[in-house]
Amino acid sequence: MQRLRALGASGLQVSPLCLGGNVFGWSADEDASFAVLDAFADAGGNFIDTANIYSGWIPGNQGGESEAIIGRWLAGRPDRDRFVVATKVGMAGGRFPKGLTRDHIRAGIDGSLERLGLDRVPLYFAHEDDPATPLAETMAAFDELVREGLVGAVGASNYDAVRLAEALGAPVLTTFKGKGLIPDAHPLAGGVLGRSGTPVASWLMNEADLLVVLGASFADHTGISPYKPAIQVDRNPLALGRFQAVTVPVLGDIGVTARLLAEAPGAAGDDQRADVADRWAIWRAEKARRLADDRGRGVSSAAIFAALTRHAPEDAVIAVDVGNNTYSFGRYFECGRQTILMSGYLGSIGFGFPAAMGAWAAVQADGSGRRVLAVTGDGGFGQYLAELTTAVRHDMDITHVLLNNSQLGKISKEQRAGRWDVWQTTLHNPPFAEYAQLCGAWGRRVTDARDLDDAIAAALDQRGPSLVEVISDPDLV
Ligand SMILES: Cc1ncc(C[n+]2csc(CCOP(=O)(O)OP(=O)(O)O)c2C)c(N)n1
Ligand SMILES: [Mg+2]
Repeated sequence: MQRLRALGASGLQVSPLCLGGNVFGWSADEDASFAVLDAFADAGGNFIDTANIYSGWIPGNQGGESEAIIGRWLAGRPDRDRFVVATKVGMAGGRFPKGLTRDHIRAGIDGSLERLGLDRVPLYFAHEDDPATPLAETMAAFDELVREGLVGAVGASNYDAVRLAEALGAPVLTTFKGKGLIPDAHPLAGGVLGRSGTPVASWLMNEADLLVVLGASFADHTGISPYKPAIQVDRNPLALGRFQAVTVPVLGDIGVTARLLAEAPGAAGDDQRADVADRWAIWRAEKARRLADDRGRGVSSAAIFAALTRHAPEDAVIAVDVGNNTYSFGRYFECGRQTILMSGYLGSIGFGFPAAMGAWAAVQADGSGRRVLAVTGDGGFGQYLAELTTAVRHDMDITHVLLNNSQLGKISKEQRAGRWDVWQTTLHNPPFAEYAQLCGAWGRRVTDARDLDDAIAAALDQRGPSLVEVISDPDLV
């Protein structure tokens, strides 16, 4: 393993990989847990994560099993001082109730120290936000533990920035990378900013007096207005003001900082839900109008992503590619709780389908049963056509929606925008649906918007890979 790294400003030096102890005393018994811990230590790892409640959700367990196993393992290690153990308090599980009151935290640390056989927990987390306890009480209790030497550094997990928006009545706009972090149906959600975004988000951005930028950046694709006063919060100091000078840079955890701001006196502003609803009404009417667009040259992107919005399971993982198809997805697809995967800063075409294969493997491992979808263009998928045979070989449940406009549509558009003639962007494609069938997958071609619902629903019903090839109009994006 590479050498140790500083963990933020905590003063802790940790291995780049942290070993999750959630399974100790659950799917890994004590012997298996020791074997994993030994192998991790032998490889140079020193960072071990657990929580007081692990694994209290198992019948017969009461919580504390994981800490106790780690404690017994540490007791047998002469080099025990080199390990950085992180544990947590505050989530409900087994015999432990939820909560981050002072009493809970004091009782929590005593139990954890005892089970771990330590005098001091190097890193102690609030496991999840406790809205019922004032943040000041929780922070003061953690502060006491640090001053008394019982805890090295404190951390926070599962704090939710959306609560700040709810406290302020302020709209939430996301960058494209953040699509889906707040469901579009939330009364304060304004959708995605920028070229792949909604007019709802642009309007709200234009009207804003102040931007609170949480963990987002100001790069070309993000669409965050550089001329608005902005508070930027990030836990990475290098991210603050990196692309753009900001009015107030704040180094801190996003969720905790958001909660502090929400609790600041006088924070609540005018509730803007009505503005958000008005703008969505205008945008949804426009989207409905675009559904009718038909120039006889293929299905419109508005129709494709309206259908996908109707059918994509609430908790699906959707891997998208790079191209006009991706911008259209950002603009038209309305997110529920789906997770969206994309190539960083929309860098590499061809990402969509292989990413879906990776997501499928991850979903097998986590046992969540989530459906995996891929959205690509013909150009992007054309680069990785043969991967479909791998997906068939491993029986991967991936539903792939392919927008076939017979060209590198994004490049055609860029050439036109630069006032050049469109040059060398048309593609010679195989009939993708038939190609899928030849590979042993399920495939159907859609040429009429009215067939979208049937095709997507049928594809989602398949086991193994399925491909809906939609002949799409390159200009109705
Ligand atoms: C590896 C790589 N090569 C080239 C590009 C430039 N590029 C961005 S989008 C695109 C065309 C995408 O075409 P297609 O997949 O058919 O999507 P469409 O724009 O037609 O929806 C290209 C060539 C890139 N981003 N990455
Ligand atoms: Mg294309």
